[in-house]
Amino acid sequence: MNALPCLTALLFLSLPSLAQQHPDAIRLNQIGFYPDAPKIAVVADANAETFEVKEAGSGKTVLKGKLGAVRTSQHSGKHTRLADFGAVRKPGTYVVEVPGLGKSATFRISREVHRQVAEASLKGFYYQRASTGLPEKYAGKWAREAGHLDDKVLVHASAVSRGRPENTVISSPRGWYDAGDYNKYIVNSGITMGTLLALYEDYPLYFENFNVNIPESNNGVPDLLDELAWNLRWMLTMQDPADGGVYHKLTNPRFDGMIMPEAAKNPRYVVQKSTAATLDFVAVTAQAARVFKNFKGKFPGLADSCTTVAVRAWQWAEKNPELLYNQDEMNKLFDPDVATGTYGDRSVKDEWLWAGAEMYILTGKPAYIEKAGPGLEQPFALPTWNQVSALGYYTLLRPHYDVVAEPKVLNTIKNNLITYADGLLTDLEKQPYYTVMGKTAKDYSWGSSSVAANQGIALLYAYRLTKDRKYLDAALGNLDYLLGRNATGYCFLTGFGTRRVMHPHHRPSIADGVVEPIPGLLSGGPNPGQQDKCTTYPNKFADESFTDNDKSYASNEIAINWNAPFVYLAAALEASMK
Ligand code: 9MR
Ligand code: 9MR
Repeated sequence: MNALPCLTALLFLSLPSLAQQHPDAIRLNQIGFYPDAPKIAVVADANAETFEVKEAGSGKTVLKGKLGAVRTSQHSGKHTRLADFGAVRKPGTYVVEVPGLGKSATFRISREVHRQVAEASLKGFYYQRASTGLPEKYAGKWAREAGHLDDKVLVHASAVSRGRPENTVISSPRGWYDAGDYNKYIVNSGITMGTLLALYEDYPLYFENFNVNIPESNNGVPDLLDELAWNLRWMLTMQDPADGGVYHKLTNPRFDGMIMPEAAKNPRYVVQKSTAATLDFVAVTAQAARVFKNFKGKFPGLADSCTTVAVRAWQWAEKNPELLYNQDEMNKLFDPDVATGTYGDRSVKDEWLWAGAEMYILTGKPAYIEKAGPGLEQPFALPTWNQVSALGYYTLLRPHYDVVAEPKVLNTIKNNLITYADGLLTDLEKQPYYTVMGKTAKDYSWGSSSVAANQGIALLYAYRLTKDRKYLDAALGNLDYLLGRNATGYCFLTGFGTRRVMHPHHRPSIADGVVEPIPGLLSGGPNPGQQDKCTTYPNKFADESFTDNDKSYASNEIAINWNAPFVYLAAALEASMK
């Protein structure tokens, strides 16, 4: 018999508690906590009993406590216990120590504790810019050459129109790379822009003093809007001048290899127009027209052209109310075949709702919102790239100067949102990580980090509507989730945390020769689908199906539609916790 088991048993007996040294078992927000907010660490060990909070420098104990009752994960059956140290309020740097297990990550208690993650996650969009070099002055050690100039893009056979026969060369520069790949997709740009424009509209004052060191910083426009203008200008080029319809995407036929942008030389195409892309374009340009009209001096003509193109795109959609993007069908009819991200949607009801809501608030014309029909009365659904009705609801709920939605409709939307938020809070007390994120396995879809962030945003709207602190605390709990209080123990924002993501599926991070990945990018997070078939997942449990492997595009890619709600959540919490 092997001697090792006996030795382990011996070691075990000699310890004061049954817990074994295992600091990774103490999981908390690895960045920190606001002085007057809840503070929770989760101990993934049923045998631990007590905890202490110590000052990181002096080692002085500031709080001793007993861990809460044992909880069991509905996903893995594993046990956890909570350390509640909300009583520690004094700004400083601390660790949580569990006798026998060890010390947690070092964290701060301070005001503005999430300012840096909010800034970095917005800066993440700068690093995603296509068609431009990133000088060291702004990009530091992640400086790179320009790639994908996109000034000579081909019209794909699926996208021909009057004046633009197959292989017509058009210019469609700028925009953000979608994700770990280098293509640009209107549908995913849509939800991303909508989320970030909403952030600006909800917290405009906060962005008056939010500088993230981009080339446009200090031009008299909030950096958030400067960054959005980079992608907006690209989106405007995606409208077919012949008829107002919008190309679904600008893409290579196949994904580029794991190379830097400047090394990519494959031809790029705009492909088939679709109703989803066109309506998302309507919504974004209508919202942008509203926002940018206050910056006419810096963006001459931009707001007006946004209104014009929104109206034209809407008219195209009225003529093509349900032209879905089906890549397989398209490939049967046209060459070259396209194998990149599909963002294909089976229903555009929610896109009609979002676009209608934005056009209504922009113009005051009820005909736009009437298109949404009974959709306005539907239960609240969390936003994702193929379900955008919530963005319309958020816009209708927001106070605007000129236009007010009908009180009855507003009440229904408000009640539906609060019902949804209350649903999130149900049984929160019993959750293994004490977060609304992860109550059901379906939260752990591809890009689950964005589910956590979007739940947080919905909770913040509920908080703003009711002023009930429980929603704010739960939103903060989801930020804690993303920054480390989760079953993987990872902080999912690159560049941050003690247990950090080092190998995201992100071409520049892989190819640039710099050890650290590009900072401020949100990893997709646990996804038991494991569609990438990576062999390094720890197991199949929903809440642990994550691997920090750059081949794991199903759990460890980054994407603009995941970063956007993270920026929203972190910045909105900063603005709310002042
Ligand atoms: O890099 C691609 C990533 O952006 C996508 O999310 C993913 C799924 O569509 O596909 C990745 O590309 C892989 C391709 O699908 C299969 N061959 C390997 C590619 C790189 O990992
Ligand atoms: O985020 C998308 C996810 O919901 C889908 O399940 C998945 C497979 O179709 O694609 C994801 O989007 C990817 C896109 O197709 C290509 N760029 C990378 C995106 C993030 O992985």
